[in-house]
Amino acid sequence: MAETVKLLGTKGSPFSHRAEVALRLKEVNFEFLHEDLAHKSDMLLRYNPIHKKIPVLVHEEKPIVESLIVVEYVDEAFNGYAILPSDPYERAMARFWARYIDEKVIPAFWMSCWTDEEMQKGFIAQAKETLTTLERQLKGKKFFGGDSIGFVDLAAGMVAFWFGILQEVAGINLLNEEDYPVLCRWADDYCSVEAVKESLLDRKLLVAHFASKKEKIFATKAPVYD
Ligand SMILES: N[C@@H](CCC(=O)N[C@@H](CS)C(=O)NCC(=O)O)C(=O)O
Repeated sequence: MAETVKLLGTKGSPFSHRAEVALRLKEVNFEFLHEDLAHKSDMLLRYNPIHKKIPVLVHEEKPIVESLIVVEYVDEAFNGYAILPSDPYERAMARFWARYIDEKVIPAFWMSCWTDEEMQKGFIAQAKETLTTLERQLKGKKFFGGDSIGFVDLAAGMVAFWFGILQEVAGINLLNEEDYPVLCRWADDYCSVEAVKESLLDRKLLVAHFASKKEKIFATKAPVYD
């Protein structure tokens, strides 16, 4: 009997995106259950009672939450495309960079978009520093994962697709070809990978989504992604 795999997520979420791309790379048949985050489903609250966030992967009725953990689970539970490297040291390095992206790169960029004055200056300085670190890390490679996308590329999907949209809506210009040519080239290559393309929402829809939430996000002044 076929395994049942469900993904609770939204097409606009960079965290859902990680899980979806992992499933697509592995060619797993799955059902995408779209969550309305303004009215969370009973299923989401039941399967992720602690954080109440998407994505949630449900494999044979067992829930797995937190996008990077979901990606690691998908890599281990299904055959096919290797998302993490097999070498233990390389695996540890991939986890290091994925964590760096979650803990440093994304919050600094997000806060640069949604703050102003002195506070924004501080976040912009941090964001530039983290983007420079990523630029250096990527130099000489096609993807963070080498010749094909891997764990760190999935972790950085938000940098590749969402950062351009966020900075457009916020009216700032942090990630650009002049300052980060390697990252920008990588972003184009990443977004051209079939499994990635299939899981990306139309850019215009996302611009409209963040534009409609701009005031609310700005008022939040915290790295809470909605
Ligand atoms: N650390 C989490 C972050 C997930 C996350 O922030 N999801 C957002 C959507 S992009 C969400 O569910 N927000 C709803 C809420 O915070 O109530 C992960 O990597 O899965």
